[in-house]
Amino acid sequence: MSSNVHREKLFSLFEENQEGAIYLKGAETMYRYGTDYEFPFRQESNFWYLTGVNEADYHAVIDIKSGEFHLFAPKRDAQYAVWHGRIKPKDEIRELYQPDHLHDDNKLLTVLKNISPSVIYCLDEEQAEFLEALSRDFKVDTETLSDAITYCRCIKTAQELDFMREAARVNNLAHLEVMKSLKPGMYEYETKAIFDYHQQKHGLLQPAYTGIHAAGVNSAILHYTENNQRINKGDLYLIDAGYEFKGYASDFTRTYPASGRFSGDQAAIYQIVLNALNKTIEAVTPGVKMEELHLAACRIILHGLKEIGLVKGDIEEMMKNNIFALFFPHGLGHFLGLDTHDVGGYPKGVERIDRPGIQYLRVRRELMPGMAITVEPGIYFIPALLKPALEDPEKVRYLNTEKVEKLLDFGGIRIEDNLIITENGSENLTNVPKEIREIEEVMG
Ligand SMILES: [Mn+2]
Repeated sequence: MSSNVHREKLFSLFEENQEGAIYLKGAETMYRYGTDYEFPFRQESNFWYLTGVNEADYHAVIDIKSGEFHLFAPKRDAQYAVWHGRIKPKDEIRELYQPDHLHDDNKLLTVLKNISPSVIYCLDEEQAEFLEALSRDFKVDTETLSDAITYCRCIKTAQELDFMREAARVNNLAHLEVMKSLKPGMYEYETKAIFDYHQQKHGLLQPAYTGIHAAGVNSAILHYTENNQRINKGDLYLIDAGYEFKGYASDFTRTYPASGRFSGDQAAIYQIVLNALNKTIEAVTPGVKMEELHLAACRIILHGLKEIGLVKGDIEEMMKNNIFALFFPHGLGHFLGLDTHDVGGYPKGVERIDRPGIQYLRVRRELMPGMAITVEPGIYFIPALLKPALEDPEKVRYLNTEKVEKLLDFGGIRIEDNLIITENGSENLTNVPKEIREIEEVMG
């Protein structure tokens, strides 16, 4: 990763000749509770972004005025080599990460005292306390740095976009393999195994998040992760999964009929979600606000539900009464990058919209070239939302009670693509089949 480019980008936000130092703490190895079971290592995203170091127990200091990058490597003893393999020689670390100065991590205080910064910028209170414990003379700022890095991470460089394209390329393959092998009678974990196999076969070892492999009513559980039920004939099967390439996430969702053919209700509702996705993608272009896209998708969903007789009444009145959120209770999409729900969705001063559904939207800002987003509309039959609505006179007048009750065990449908915003629209990284005809063709 060209972390030097990222550091340059960060420096450009500080004024020329500005004094101060940036302190960054890399991730430590994490263990399962009180045991020696090590979780797979995943670097903290900001540290990875600014240093390129993807191993445990490093620290970094960047002198803002000189631009010098000090890297602090953990001291490893012979025991470490016995259990974890060879200890990297200093020259190798220098070659890999190209710091201006490489130190042992016990030199942190000395180096900081040498730089003698007027202020040390760090990311959180814990780091601030650590620095203040090193020396009571240090003045620490926990606000500025996080805003600055977030600003940088929102707009991806060409190299970052290439990493995202690679994560998406493999994700396209893995999703297609799951789609081809899906059969009633399989268990959700079998589809997960197929998905994981095809990611790992291509060298992607780190899931970007806990994947959802959900059949039947489980497909209406937004963060379902048990993945242990049988997939039955007539079920919908929803897969929301992706892995990272060099830290950069891919996050696709598809919903298929387990038997390979959509039933009448399934096809009708699927087509509404697909329309919402396709029309949103057409509308994605620089200058558009994510909340506008979200509300436009809600209108498409209400139109569709009205057409098939699930809701009734004036669309604008239903919009005002948040009827969309009974079927589409989450946000339309989010930023994507080193984190699956990537940073920067809410610039300073922008608050969440206090309104059902859209309150969960993770991005509220204008889209710009170089941003990467997901678009993921859905329609769900969630008894915990619909049952109270059927009892609520303000809501039930817009609902076709009989039809809604009939579909309470329908499950849910979500379709999610990943987009890069370009100068005049977007580049879609997802090419897993999504049209009904295509899906039935592949599965048949
Ligand atoms: Mn997503």
